[in-house]
Amino acid sequence: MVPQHPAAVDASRLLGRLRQLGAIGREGGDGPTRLAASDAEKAGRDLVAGWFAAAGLEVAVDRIGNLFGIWRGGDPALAPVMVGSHIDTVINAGIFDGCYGVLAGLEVIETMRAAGMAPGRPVVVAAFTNEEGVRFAPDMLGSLVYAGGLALEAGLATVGTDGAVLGAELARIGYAGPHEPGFLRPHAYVELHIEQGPVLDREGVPIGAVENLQGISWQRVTIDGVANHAGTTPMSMRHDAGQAAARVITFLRDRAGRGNVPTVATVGCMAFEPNAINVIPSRATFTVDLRDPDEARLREEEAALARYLVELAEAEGVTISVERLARFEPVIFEGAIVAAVERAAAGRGLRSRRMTSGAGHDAQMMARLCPAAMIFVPSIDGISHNPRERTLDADLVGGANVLLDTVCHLAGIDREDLAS
Ligand code: HGY
Ligand code: MN
Ligand code: MN
Repeated sequence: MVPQHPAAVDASRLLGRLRQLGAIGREGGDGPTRLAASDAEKAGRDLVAGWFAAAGLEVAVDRIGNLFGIWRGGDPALAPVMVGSHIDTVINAGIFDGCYGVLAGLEVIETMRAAGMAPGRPVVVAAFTNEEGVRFAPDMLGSLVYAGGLALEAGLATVGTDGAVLGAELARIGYAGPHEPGFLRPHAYVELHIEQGPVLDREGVPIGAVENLQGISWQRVTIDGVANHAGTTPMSMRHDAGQAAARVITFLRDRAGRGNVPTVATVGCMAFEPNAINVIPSRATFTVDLRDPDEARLREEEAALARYLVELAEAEGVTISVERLARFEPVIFEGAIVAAVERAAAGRGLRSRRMTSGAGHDAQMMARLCPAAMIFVPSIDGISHNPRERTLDADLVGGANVLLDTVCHLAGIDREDLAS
Protein backbone atom coordinates (compact mmCIF):
# COMPACT_ATOMS: atom_id res chain seq x y z
CA MET A 1 0.00 0.00 0.00
CA VAL A 2 1.52 3.32 -1.05
CA PRO A 3 1.35 5.76 1.92
CA GLN A 4 -1.22 8.53 1.40
CA HIS A 5 0.48 11.80 0.56
CA PRO A 6 0.01 14.16 3.56
CA ALA A 7 -0.45 17.30 1.42
CA ALA A 8 -3.43 18.18 -0.76
CA VAL A 9 -4.35 21.21 -2.83
CA ASP A 10 -6.81 23.81 -1.57
CA ALA A 11 -9.87 22.82 -3.63
CA SER A 12 -11.95 25.94 -3.04
CA ARG A 13 -9.04 28.24 -3.93
CA LEU A 14 -8.37 26.35 -7.17
CA LEU A 15 -12.03 26.09 -8.20
CA GLY A 16 -12.71 29.71 -7.24
CA ARG A 17 -9.81 30.98 -9.35
CA LEU A 18 -10.91 28.88 -12.33
CA ARG A 19 -14.30 30.53 -12.22
CA GLN A 20 -12.88 34.00 -11.59
CA LEU A 21 -10.51 33.74 -14.58
CA GLY A 22 -13.28 32.10 -16.61
CA ALA A 23 -15.44 35.21 -16.11
CA ILE A 24 -12.95 37.40 -18.01
CA GLY A 25 -13.66 38.06 -21.70
CA ARG A 26 -17.34 37.13 -21.62
CA GLU A 27 -18.56 39.97 -23.86
CA GLY A 28 -20.73 38.61 -26.67
CA GLY A 29 -20.88 34.94 -25.83
CA ASP A 30 -21.86 32.30 -23.27
CA GLY A 31 -18.20 31.53 -22.73
CA PRO A 32 -14.99 33.56 -22.57
CA THR A 33 -13.16 34.80 -25.65
CA ARG A 34 -9.57 35.79 -24.75
CA LEU A 35 -7.66 35.71 -28.04
CA ALA A 36 -3.89 35.99 -27.71
CA ALA A 37 -2.63 39.50 -26.87
CA SER A 38 -6.14 40.96 -26.90
CA ASP A 39 -7.40 43.34 -24.20
CA ALA A 40 -9.43 40.48 -22.71
CA GLU A 41 -6.35 38.28 -22.55
CA LYS A 42 -4.40 41.11 -20.96
CA ALA A 43 -7.02 41.24 -18.23
CA GLY A 44 -6.56 37.50 -17.71
CA ARG A 45 -2.78 37.84 -17.68
CA ASP A 46 -2.94 40.66 -15.13
CA LEU A 47 -5.15 38.56 -12.83
CA VAL A 48 -2.87 35.51 -13.05
CA ALA A 49 0.33 37.55 -12.67
CA GLY A 50 -1.24 39.10 -9.58
CA TRP A 51 -1.87 35.64 -8.15
CA PHE A 52 1.73 34.61 -8.92
CA ALA A 53 3.01 37.68 -7.07
CA ALA A 54 0.61 37.23 -4.13
CA ALA A 55 1.90 33.66 -3.78
CA GLY A 56 5.39 35.06 -3.27
CA LEU A 57 6.70 33.92 -6.65
CA GLU A 58 9.11 35.88 -8.82
CA VAL A 59 7.05 37.02 -11.82
CA ALA A 60 8.91 36.98 -15.14
CA VAL A 61 7.86 37.65 -18.74
CA ASP A 62 9.93 36.76 -21.79
CA ARG A 63 10.11 38.57 -25.12
CA ILE A 64 7.33 36.49 -26.73
CA GLY A 65 5.08 37.25 -23.76
CA ASN A 66 5.34 33.91 -21.95
CA LEU A 67 4.48 34.55 -18.27
CA PHE A 68 6.24 32.69 -15.41
CA GLY A 69 5.87 32.40 -11.63
CA ILE A 70 9.22 31.22 -10.21
CA TRP A 71 9.78 29.61 -6.81
CA ARG A 72 13.53 29.60 -6.35
CA GLY A 73 13.43 26.76 -3.86
CA GLY A 74 16.18 24.19 -3.41
CA ASP A 75 19.48 24.61 -5.19
CA PRO A 76 18.92 27.65 -7.44
CA ALA A 77 21.72 26.44 -9.68
CA LEU A 78 19.66 23.38 -10.63
CA ALA A 79 17.22 23.38 -13.55
CA PRO A 80 13.61 23.87 -12.40
CA VAL A 81 10.64 21.58 -12.57
CA MET A 82 8.15 23.45 -14.77
CA VAL A 83 4.38 23.12 -14.87
CA GLY A 84 1.87 25.21 -16.79
CA SER A 85 -0.24 25.62 -19.91
CA HIS A 86 -2.02 28.68 -21.41
CA ILE A 87 -4.77 31.16 -20.58
CA ASP A 88 -5.63 32.37 -24.08
CA THR A 89 -8.83 30.81 -25.46
CA VAL A 90 -10.64 30.05 -28.68
CA ILE A 91 -13.81 32.01 -29.54
CA ASN A 92 -16.71 31.46 -27.09
CA ALA A 93 -14.67 28.89 -25.19
CA GLY A 94 -14.94 26.88 -22.01
CA ILE A 95 -13.24 27.96 -18.77
CA PHE A 96 -10.91 24.97 -18.21
CA ASP A 97 -8.88 24.58 -21.44
CA GLY A 98 -5.35 25.73 -20.54
CA CYS A 99 -6.39 27.74 -17.48
CA TYR A 100 -6.73 24.57 -15.42
CA GLY A 101 -3.06 23.66 -16.02
CA VAL A 102 -1.81 27.14 -15.12
CA LEU A 103 -3.97 27.55 -12.00
CA ALA A 104 -3.39 23.97 -10.79
CA GLY A 105 0.33 24.56 -11.31
CA LEU A 106 0.14 27.67 -9.13
CA GLU A 107 -1.95 25.74 -6.60
CA VAL A 108 0.68 22.98 -6.43
CA ILE A 109 3.43 25.49 -5.67
CA GLU A 110 1.34 27.24 -3.02
CA THR A 111 0.48 23.88 -1.42
CA MET A 112 4.14 22.82 -1.36
CA ARG A 113 5.22 26.11 0.21
CA ALA A 114 2.40 26.04 2.78
CA ALA A 115 3.35 22.46 3.71
CA GLY A 116 6.90 23.62 4.35
CA MET A 117 8.28 21.31 1.68
CA ALA A 118 11.90 21.75 0.66
CA PRO A 119 12.23 20.90 -3.05
CA GLY A 120 15.70 20.01 -4.26
CA ARG A 121 15.34 22.47 -7.15
CA PRO A 122 13.25 25.48 -8.23
CA VAL A 123 9.65 25.00 -9.34
CA VAL A 124 8.10 27.24 -12.01
CA VAL A 125 4.57 27.72 -13.36
CA ALA A 126 4.19 29.01 -16.94
CA ALA A 127 1.40 30.56 -19.00
CA PHE A 128 2.50 30.40 -22.64
CA THR A 129 1.53 32.92 -25.30
CA ASN A 130 -0.92 32.11 -28.10
CA GLU A 131 -1.40 28.40 -27.49
CA GLU A 132 -4.72 28.37 -29.36
CA GLY A 133 -3.51 29.88 -32.61
CA VAL A 134 -6.96 31.36 -33.38
CA ARG A 135 -5.69 34.93 -33.92
CA PHE A 136 -2.03 34.17 -34.75
CA ALA A 137 -0.85 30.97 -36.47
CA PRO A 138 0.75 28.62 -35.68
CA ASP A 139 -0.78 27.46 -32.43
CA MET A 140 1.51 26.82 -29.44
CA LEU A 141 3.51 29.77 -30.79
CA GLY A 142 4.85 30.98 -27.40
CA SER A 143 6.12 27.58 -26.30
CA LEU A 144 7.42 26.87 -29.83
CA VAL A 145 9.57 30.01 -29.69
CA TYR A 146 10.55 29.16 -26.09
CA ALA A 147 11.72 25.70 -27.17
CA GLY A 148 13.65 27.11 -30.12
CA GLY A 149 11.32 25.77 -32.80
CA LEU A 150 10.57 29.22 -34.25
CA ALA A 151 12.86 32.24 -34.29
CA LEU A 152 11.80 34.96 -31.86
CA GLU A 153 11.76 37.63 -34.56
CA ALA A 154 9.52 35.48 -36.76
CA GLY A 155 7.17 34.93 -33.85
CA LEU A 156 7.00 38.64 -33.05
CA ALA A 157 6.40 39.46 -36.73
CA THR A 158 3.43 37.08 -37.02
CA VAL A 159 0.39 38.81 -38.54
CA GLY A 160 -2.98 37.89 -37.09
CA THR A 161 -6.30 37.21 -38.79
CA ASP A 162 -7.19 40.84 -37.94
CA GLY A 163 -3.98 42.23 -39.45
CA ALA A 164 -2.41 42.92 -36.05
CA VAL A 165 1.26 42.07 -35.49
CA LEU A 166 1.96 39.89 -32.42
CA GLY A 167 5.03 41.81 -31.22
CA ALA A 168 3.21 45.14 -31.38
CA GLU A 169 0.21 43.66 -29.58
CA LEU A 170 2.38 42.24 -26.80
CA ALA A 171 3.98 45.67 -26.35
CA ARG A 172 0.53 47.30 -26.37
CA ILE A 173 -0.79 45.07 -23.58
CA GLY A 174 2.44 45.38 -21.57
CA TYR A 175 3.69 41.80 -22.00
CA ALA A 176 6.73 42.24 -24.23
CA GLY A 177 9.02 41.06 -21.45
CA PRO A 178 12.80 41.33 -21.07
CA HIS A 179 13.76 37.65 -20.73
CA GLU A 180 15.07 35.69 -23.69
CA PRO A 181 12.76 32.76 -24.53
CA GLY A 182 14.35 29.61 -23.13
CA PHE A 183 15.98 31.54 -20.25
CA LEU A 184 14.90 28.75 -17.88
CA ARG A 185 15.76 25.32 -19.27
CA PRO A 186 13.54 22.94 -17.27
CA HIS A 187 14.67 19.69 -15.64
CA ALA A 188 11.21 18.41 -16.59
CA TYR A 189 7.87 19.80 -17.76
CA VAL A 190 4.46 18.43 -16.72
CA GLU A 191 1.19 19.83 -18.09
CA LEU A 192 -2.16 19.12 -16.48
CA HIS A 193 -5.07 19.59 -18.91
CA ILE A 194 -8.66 18.53 -19.49
CA GLU A 195 -8.79 15.72 -22.05
CA GLN A 196 -11.13 17.64 -24.37
CA GLY A 197 -12.20 14.28 -25.81
CA PRO A 198 -14.58 11.46 -24.77
CA VAL A 199 -12.23 8.63 -23.64
CA LEU A 200 -11.83 9.15 -19.86
CA ASP A 201 -15.45 10.21 -19.37
CA ARG A 202 -16.76 7.23 -21.35
CA GLU A 203 -14.54 4.77 -19.43
CA GLY A 204 -15.11 6.38 -16.02
CA VAL A 205 -11.35 6.77 -15.47
CA PRO A 206 -10.35 9.95 -13.59
CA ILE A 207 -6.69 10.28 -14.69
CA GLY A 208 -5.06 10.05 -18.12
CA ALA A 209 -1.31 9.41 -18.20
CA VAL A 210 -0.59 10.93 -21.61
CA GLU A 211 2.23 9.14 -23.41
CA ASN A 212 2.03 10.71 -26.85
CA LEU A 213 0.40 13.49 -28.87
CA GLN A 214 -0.75 13.36 -32.49
CA GLY A 215 0.69 15.27 -35.43
CA ILE A 216 -1.00 18.47 -36.64
CA SER A 217 -1.23 19.97 -40.15
CA TRP A 218 -2.87 23.40 -40.64
CA GLN A 219 -3.36 24.84 -44.15
CA ARG A 220 -5.24 27.78 -45.64
CA VAL A 221 -6.80 27.02 -49.07
CA THR A 222 -7.83 29.77 -51.52
CA ILE A 223 -10.05 28.86 -54.47
CA ASP A 224 -10.50 31.45 -57.21
CA GLY A 225 -13.42 31.04 -59.63
CA VAL A 226 -15.51 33.57 -61.57
CA ALA A 227 -18.16 35.82 -60.07
CA ASN A 228 -21.34 35.68 -62.13
CA HIS A 229 -25.07 36.22 -61.94
CA ALA A 230 -26.86 33.63 -59.77
CA GLY A 231 -29.94 33.78 -61.98
CA THR A 232 -28.65 33.97 -65.53
CA THR A 233 -25.59 31.67 -65.45
CA PRO A 234 -26.33 28.07 -66.48
CA MET A 235 -24.87 25.49 -64.07
CA SER A 236 -22.64 24.15 -66.87
CA MET A 237 -21.01 27.57 -67.35
CA ARG A 238 -20.10 28.25 -63.74
CA HIS A 239 -16.66 28.44 -62.11
CA ASP A 240 -18.11 28.46 -58.62
CA ALA A 241 -15.46 28.81 -55.88
CA GLY A 242 -18.09 28.07 -53.22
CA GLN A 243 -19.15 24.83 -54.88
CA ALA A 244 -15.52 23.74 -55.17
CA ALA A 245 -14.92 24.52 -51.48
CA ALA A 246 -17.93 22.43 -50.52
CA ARG A 247 -16.50 19.48 -52.46
CA VAL A 248 -13.25 19.75 -50.50
CA ILE A 249 -15.12 19.61 -47.18
CA THR A 250 -16.98 16.49 -48.31
CA PHE A 251 -13.77 14.91 -49.64
CA LEU A 252 -12.03 15.44 -46.27
CA ARG A 253 -14.96 14.10 -44.28
CA ASP A 254 -15.27 10.99 -46.44
CA ARG A 255 -11.54 10.21 -46.31
CA ALA A 256 -11.16 10.75 -42.55
CA GLY A 257 -14.38 8.87 -41.88
CA ARG A 258 -13.33 5.74 -43.81
CA GLY A 259 -12.53 2.59 -41.92
CA ASN A 260 -11.24 2.91 -38.40
CA VAL A 261 -8.24 5.17 -39.01
CA PRO A 262 -7.74 7.77 -36.24
CA THR A 263 -7.25 10.58 -38.77
CA VAL A 264 -9.40 13.64 -38.11
CA ALA A 265 -10.11 16.49 -40.53
CA THR A 266 -11.76 19.86 -39.83
CA VAL A 267 -12.66 22.91 -41.93
CA GLY A 268 -13.19 25.48 -39.19
CA CYS A 269 -13.02 28.79 -41.06
CA MET A 270 -14.68 29.66 -44.40
CA ALA A 271 -15.16 32.98 -46.22
CA PHE A 272 -16.69 33.71 -49.63
CA GLU A 273 -16.15 36.74 -51.83
CA PRO A 274 -18.03 38.87 -52.71
CA ASN A 275 -20.33 37.10 -50.23
CA ALA A 276 -23.58 38.26 -51.86
CA ILE A 277 -26.77 36.23 -52.07
CA ASN A 278 -27.14 36.56 -55.84
CA VAL A 279 -23.47 36.34 -56.92
CA ILE A 280 -21.66 33.08 -57.66
CA PRO A 281 -18.64 33.19 -55.32
CA SER A 282 -15.48 34.28 -57.10
CA ARG A 283 -13.30 33.28 -54.13
CA ALA A 284 -13.51 30.83 -51.24
CA THR A 285 -10.90 30.93 -48.48
CA PHE A 286 -10.92 28.22 -45.83
CA THR A 287 -8.70 26.38 -43.36
CA VAL A 288 -7.94 22.66 -43.19
CA ASP A 289 -6.90 21.06 -39.86
CA LEU A 290 -5.62 17.48 -40.34
CA ARG A 291 -4.36 15.32 -37.45
CA ASP A 292 -3.09 11.78 -36.99
CA PRO A 293 -0.89 10.06 -34.38
CA ASP A 294 1.11 8.43 -37.22
CA GLU A 295 3.42 10.71 -39.20
CA ALA A 296 3.39 8.57 -42.35
CA ARG A 297 -0.42 8.48 -42.41
CA LEU A 298 -0.61 12.23 -41.80
CA ARG A 299 1.71 12.81 -44.76
CA GLU A 300 -0.49 10.53 -46.90
CA GLU A 301 -3.57 12.54 -45.92
CA GLU A 302 -1.79 15.77 -46.91
CA ALA A 303 -0.73 14.20 -50.23
CA ALA A 304 -4.24 12.88 -50.92
CA LEU A 305 -5.68 16.37 -50.36
CA ALA A 306 -3.06 17.91 -52.65
CA ARG A 307 -3.92 15.41 -55.41
CA TYR A 308 -7.63 16.09 -54.98
CA LEU A 309 -7.15 19.86 -55.25
CA VAL A 310 -5.36 19.43 -58.60
CA GLU A 311 -8.23 17.29 -59.96
CA LEU A 312 -10.83 19.70 -58.56
CA ALA A 313 -9.20 22.76 -60.16
CA GLU A 314 -9.36 20.99 -63.52
CA ALA A 315 -12.94 19.80 -63.09
CA GLU A 316 -14.36 23.14 -61.86
CA GLY A 317 -12.20 25.46 -63.96
CA VAL A 318 -10.90 27.24 -60.87
CA THR A 319 -7.43 27.98 -59.54
CA ILE A 320 -6.42 26.74 -56.11
CA SER A 321 -3.54 27.89 -53.89
CA VAL A 322 -2.50 26.52 -50.50
CA GLU A 323 -0.60 28.22 -47.63
CA ARG A 324 0.85 26.15 -44.76
CA LEU A 325 -0.06 27.61 -41.37
CA ALA A 326 1.35 24.99 -38.97
CA ARG A 327 2.92 21.53 -39.15
CA PHE A 328 3.98 19.54 -36.06
CA GLU A 329 4.98 15.88 -36.06
CA PRO A 330 3.59 13.48 -33.44
CA VAL A 331 5.42 13.60 -30.09
CA ILE A 332 6.29 10.76 -27.69
CA PHE A 333 6.43 11.93 -24.03
CA GLU A 334 8.98 10.87 -21.40
CA GLY A 335 8.15 7.34 -20.18
CA ALA A 336 9.63 7.90 -16.71
CA ILE A 337 7.34 10.88 -16.12
CA VAL A 338 4.34 8.99 -17.48
CA ALA A 339 5.12 6.22 -14.98
CA ALA A 340 5.45 8.81 -12.19
CA VAL A 341 1.98 10.10 -13.08
CA GLU A 342 0.59 6.56 -12.86
CA ARG A 343 2.24 6.06 -9.45
CA ALA A 344 0.92 9.41 -8.24
CA ALA A 345 -2.60 8.49 -9.33
CA ALA A 346 -2.33 5.12 -7.57
CA GLY A 347 -1.06 6.88 -4.44
CA ARG A 348 -4.23 8.93 -4.46
CA GLY A 349 -6.39 5.85 -5.00
CA LEU A 350 -7.25 7.04 -8.53
CA ARG A 351 -7.45 4.76 -11.57
CA SER A 352 -5.45 5.91 -14.59
CA ARG A 353 -4.97 4.82 -18.17
CA ARG A 354 -2.32 5.64 -20.75
CA MET A 355 -3.53 7.60 -23.73
CA THR A 356 -2.80 9.80 -26.73
CA SER A 357 -3.56 13.49 -26.81
CA GLY A 358 -5.82 14.43 -29.72
CA ALA A 359 -5.29 18.13 -29.04
CA GLY A 360 -2.11 20.11 -29.42
CA HIS A 361 -0.49 21.39 -26.23
CA ASP A 362 2.51 23.42 -25.06
CA ALA A 363 3.94 20.16 -23.71
CA GLN A 364 4.59 19.00 -27.27
CA MET A 365 6.88 22.00 -27.74
CA MET A 366 8.54 21.75 -24.31
CA ALA A 367 9.35 18.11 -25.13
CA ARG A 368 11.94 19.55 -27.56
CA LEU A 369 13.68 21.15 -24.58
CA CYS A 370 13.36 18.66 -21.71
CA PRO A 371 11.61 15.45 -20.59
CA ALA A 372 7.88 16.21 -20.68
CA ALA A 373 4.52 14.54 -20.17
CA MET A 374 0.88 15.38 -19.53
CA ILE A 375 -1.90 14.51 -17.11
CA PHE A 376 -5.52 14.51 -18.30
CA VAL A 377 -8.78 14.65 -16.40
CA PRO A 378 -12.16 13.77 -17.96
CA SER A 379 -14.18 16.20 -20.08
CA ILE A 380 -17.88 15.52 -19.55
CA ASP A 381 -19.36 14.21 -22.83
CA GLY A 382 -15.96 14.92 -24.39
CA ILE A 383 -16.96 18.52 -25.10
CA SER A 384 -14.37 21.33 -25.37
CA HIS A 385 -13.79 24.58 -27.29
CA ASN A 386 -17.39 25.22 -26.29
CA PRO A 387 -18.99 27.02 -23.30
CA ARG A 388 -20.43 23.61 -22.32
CA GLU A 389 -16.88 22.39 -21.56
CA ARG A 390 -17.12 20.83 -18.06
CA THR A 391 -15.15 18.61 -15.68
CA LEU A 392 -16.37 17.42 -12.27
CA ASP A 393 -14.89 19.36 -9.33
CA ALA A 394 -13.70 16.06 -7.83
CA ASP A 395 -11.80 15.28 -11.05
CA LEU A 396 -10.30 18.79 -11.18
CA VAL A 397 -9.07 18.43 -7.59
CA GLY A 398 -7.90 14.85 -8.13
CA GLY A 399 -5.88 15.89 -11.16
CA ALA A 400 -4.29 18.75 -9.23
CA ASN A 401 -3.25 16.38 -6.42
CA VAL A 402 -1.73 13.99 -8.96
CA LEU A 403 0.18 16.94 -10.41
CA LEU A 404 1.30 17.83 -6.87
CA ASP A 405 2.71 14.36 -6.25
CA THR A 406 4.34 14.20 -9.67
CA VAL A 407 6.03 17.57 -9.13
CA CYS A 408 7.17 16.51 -5.65
CA HIS A 409 8.73 13.40 -7.15
CA LEU A 410 10.47 15.39 -9.90
CA ALA A 411 11.63 18.00 -7.36
CA GLY A 412 13.18 15.30 -5.17
CA ILE A 413 10.46 15.15 -2.51
CA ASP A 414 9.00 11.66 -2.44
CA ARG A 415 6.03 10.55 -0.44
CA GLU A 416 8.20 8.47 1.85
CA ASP A 417 10.20 11.61 2.79
CA LEU A 418 7.01 13.34 3.79
CA ALA A 419 5.31 10.45 5.53
CA SER A 420 8.16 10.25 8.10
O1 HGY B 1 -5.51 23.11 -31.75
C1 HGY B 1 -5.31 22.55 -30.66
O2 HGY B 1 -5.28 21.34 -30.57
C2 HGY B 1 -5.09 23.37 -29.42
O3 HGY B 1 -6.34 23.60 -28.83
N1 HGY B 1 -4.41 24.60 -29.71
MN1 MN C 1 -5.35 23.85 -24.32
MN1 MN D 1 -7.65 24.62 -26.90
